[in-house]
Amino acid sequence: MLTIAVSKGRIYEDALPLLEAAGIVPLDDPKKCRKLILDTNRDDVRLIIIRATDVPTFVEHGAADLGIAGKDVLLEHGAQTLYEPLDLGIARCRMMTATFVDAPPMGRRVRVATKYVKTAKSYFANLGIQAEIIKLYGSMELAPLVGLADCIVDLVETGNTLKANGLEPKELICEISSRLVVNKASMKMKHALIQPLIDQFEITLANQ
Ligand code: PRT
Ligand code: MG
Repeated sequence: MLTIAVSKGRIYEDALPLLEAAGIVPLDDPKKCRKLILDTNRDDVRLIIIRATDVPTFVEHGAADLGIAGKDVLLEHGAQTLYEPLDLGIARCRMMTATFVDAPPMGRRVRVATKYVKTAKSYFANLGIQAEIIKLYGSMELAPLVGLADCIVDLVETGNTLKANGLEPKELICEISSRLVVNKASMKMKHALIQPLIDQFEITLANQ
């Protein structure tokens, strides 16, 4: 049995066509049912539906053989224990710094609010900027508005969320897309099941 970990929402929506092209069709829609384990048309493949940030954890521990996770999540998890054989090119966005429109240029010290503590730390350290990182779990845009931080580090897709709050994107930290990750033991033990799947994803991506 192959278990594939996917998060509900944009990753699931974007992953569905890729899975279908590889001959895997879930029998339920996670938007319409509350099941956390989805059977598929294949007796030997099931999906588990989990939070995006939990995907590397399930795969690392072998609770899932494969997973699909954003590079943002993988960078924070520090997932050196996982294989990352493919960039699936889905759920694309950019990791950016952002602050007020018309904010003064950044000094040598900065207070940064973010959910992406590791990524933010290493970004500012590389620039030689002393950053005090304030960990938040959501609504980062609020931090500069109420004086909690000078800027934020967050994902930006259309820029509408920033704009609606009087903020604008400043510096690009990195481009983000979702990656296929594989448990290392599974890659050895279930190679005959996993490798054809990787090959099929690759073919689909190459023909896009
Ligand atoms: O939402 P939940 O708390 O359940 O978990 P999650 O936010 O981790 O999951 P989800 O489904 O929202 O995101 C899963 C993955 O999608 C992320 O890990 C990213 O790799 C990827 N992704 C792609 C995005 C975005 N685009 C994105 N725009 N994740 C989040 N956003 C958010 C962003 O944080 C900001 O709040 O959307 C807002 C900005 O969007 P724009 O279009 O207004 O710029
Ligand atoms: Mg979200």
